[in-house]
Amino acid sequence: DLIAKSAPKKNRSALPLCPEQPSHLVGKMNIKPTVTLEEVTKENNLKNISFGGRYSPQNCNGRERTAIIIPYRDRKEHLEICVRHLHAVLQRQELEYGIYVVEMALPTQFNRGLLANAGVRTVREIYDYTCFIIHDVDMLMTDDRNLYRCGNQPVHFLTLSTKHGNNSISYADYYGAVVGFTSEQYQKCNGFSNLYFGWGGEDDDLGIRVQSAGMKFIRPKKEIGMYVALLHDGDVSNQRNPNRYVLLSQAKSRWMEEGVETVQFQRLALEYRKLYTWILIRVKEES
Ligand code: BGN
Repeated sequence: DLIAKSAPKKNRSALPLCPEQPSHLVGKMNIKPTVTLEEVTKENNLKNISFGGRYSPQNCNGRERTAIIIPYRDRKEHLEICVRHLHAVLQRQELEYGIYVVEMALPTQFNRGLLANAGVRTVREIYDYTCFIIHDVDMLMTDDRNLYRCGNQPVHFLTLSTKHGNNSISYADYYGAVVGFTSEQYQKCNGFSNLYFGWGGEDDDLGIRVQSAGMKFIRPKKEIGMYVALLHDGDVSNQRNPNRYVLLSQAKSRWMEEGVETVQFQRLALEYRKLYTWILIRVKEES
């Protein structure tokens, strides 16, 4: 088996809990969509990260053990920027965390929901995380008061982004880019749908699942949930899915039957890299 399950941190009980309000936050950060890897690297301290992209505060126990799951394909530059930015922010937030990059083997079309499900399933086997955050590779939080912790409801961490104009997200039921679930919450809505290959709709489907399962997304304060979207030239490798309207219209009657519990995949590789754990999967036909 590829997975080396790690035991819970030994001295967990010996240390006090980290403060409810982390004391080293900087608040609003000045990041532009054109930010370069050099700029992100300069201001970050990557010293205390253990192999596979894991971190645990030195002097206290993180209030949350957060797994960041990044569905990924073909965005190497963005991945480096995103991961380095995350390490810097999450350390200031005094979380215990790990970063997991989940990729699917070619030639299967990109499927963000399926990758999220496969990521959650895998990460659950690695460590007892308390919070799972599904994170787009091209989105950077711009205010570190946007704490990557879970809540008593699923969290949509984004309230504004450079992609969506200045005053609001595109629509009230938009749940794209960055969402967070406890293990129980993710199970309760059966995760994402596995059926959305290509671009679009899987996040709207997730919104329907959360609502159908009797939950409601919460968001941080508007000024805190601002994200910068890294610039790239279109989704050439990820074309719009023409089936998304039909799939979405059936979401309500389908969510219990397929999702995180039924996702069919094979793990081809799992590597503990310096700044993140890389998981390569192959989709099995049935999903
Ligand atoms: C929506 C997409 C979302 C995407 C946002 C970005 C669909 C389903 C058919 C209505 N939804 O239109 O997936 O995140 O745009 O703003 O395409």
